[in-house]
Amino acid sequence: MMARLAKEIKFQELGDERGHLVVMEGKVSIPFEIKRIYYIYGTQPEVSRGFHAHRNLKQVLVAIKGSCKMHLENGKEKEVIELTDPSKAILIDTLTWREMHDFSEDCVLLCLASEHYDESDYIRSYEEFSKLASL
Ligand code: T46
Repeated sequence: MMARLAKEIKFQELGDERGHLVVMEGKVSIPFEIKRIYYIYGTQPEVSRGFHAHRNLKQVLVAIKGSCKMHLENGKEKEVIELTDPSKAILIDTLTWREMHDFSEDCVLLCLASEHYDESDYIRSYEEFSKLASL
């Protein structure tokens, strides 16, 4: 994973002979206070999600099971990042367009959010995103 439009975060794997354990701590390995956690699962491989950007929200995303592809855009560049490793996350900044594609049947995508849910923070129009991103 070599991300340009997102910051990569590699978590320490605290595994032993009993299995693996990964810790995510707000303001330690996660660069903000975690205000909300949600996870996405059961998305069929032919289904795509996302298609928006956020005004103020920052998020850390990690496929804790299975895989999916994140299409990111910042108004100038585009990038596809495949999330495949439960010990590697990406930090998506504000004003980054995201689409999620090619979910594996078993994918569980964990999302740690810097803010509570607020529909007015979503930019769901690609045209509006392009205008804001080019300011
Ligand atoms: C994002 C990507 C990675 C809530 O009521 N509360 C919540 O915290 C969230 C995240 C969603 N919802 C409702 C809103 C919709 O009625 O759950 C429904 C599905 O959400 P949405 O269509 O926004 O799901 P995705 O997968 O397109 O996007 C989600 C996040 O919303 C978004 O912030 O960056 O995952």
